[in-house]
Amino acid sequence: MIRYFISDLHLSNKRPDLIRAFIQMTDELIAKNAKAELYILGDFYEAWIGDDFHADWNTQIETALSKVTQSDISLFFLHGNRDFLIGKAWLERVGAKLITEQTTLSCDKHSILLTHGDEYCLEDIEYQTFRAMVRSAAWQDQILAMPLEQRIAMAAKLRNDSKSMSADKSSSIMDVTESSVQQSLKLHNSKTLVHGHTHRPATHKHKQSLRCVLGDWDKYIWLATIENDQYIQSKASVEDFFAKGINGMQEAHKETL
Ligand code: OKV
Ligand code: MN
Repeated sequence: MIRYFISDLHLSNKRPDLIRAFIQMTDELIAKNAKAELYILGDFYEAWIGDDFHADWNTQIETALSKVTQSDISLFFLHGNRDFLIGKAWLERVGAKLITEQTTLSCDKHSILLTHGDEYCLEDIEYQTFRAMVRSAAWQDQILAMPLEQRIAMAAKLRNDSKSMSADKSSSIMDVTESSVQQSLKLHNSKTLVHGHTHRPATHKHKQSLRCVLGDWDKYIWLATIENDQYIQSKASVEDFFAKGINGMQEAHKETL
């Protein structure tokens, strides 16, 4: 069985190219006709404002996901910091199973820890405070009770606040705190962590651990796989992906688990 991992696609009506690439990717995965699992590790959308949101651009995406789950591919979704409002209705519409942060996956003899990754960015204290607020059920209930238009405006305002704030934060503040990652791996008895969020695609090999960072979709399309103890992350420019598809992607990171 093959497992696929993606995160940080940031899909929205502003990037029809990425939506088209995503649909092409799911069509190709389905066409392979093999038993597989697809893990979306958060920030699939640029901002999800509630499952009662409907738009043509998103209907296409949900249709692509539904086709995936009607094939031999199981779909797992983990919340990111932009799509924490994805709820039961969306999951049911597309046929995805929700997995919580820091879920472990057993791959042969290995335990792999999966998460979005923002919970490890501990140096950005302001962000962690914001995160605790938006992840609280009370805050979310209050937001979801607002009319859609108001939620759209609020998401846009928060987005602007974030842009002006991150402009004067040093880049190391916005990366994970390695010691908290190590602590978390230990707690879950895992050697490998797969996460996104930081937009710093890489594999970090340490003495006793491996941290696989997924790429964000922007200039490049990224897709990571785990099969037979091999982790491989591949990438392609959006244009190359349209022309050559998954098989034409370049290997960017490869490690044995
Ligand atoms: C990250 C911070 C914004 C700090 C809002 C629905 C809702 C998503 C959102 C949009 C903005 C988070 C998710 C961001 C960090 C901020 C402001 C302050 C202190 C909604 C879905 F509820 F309003 F409808 N947002 N983003 N901040 O740009 O990632 O760190 S964000
Ligand atoms: Mn993120």
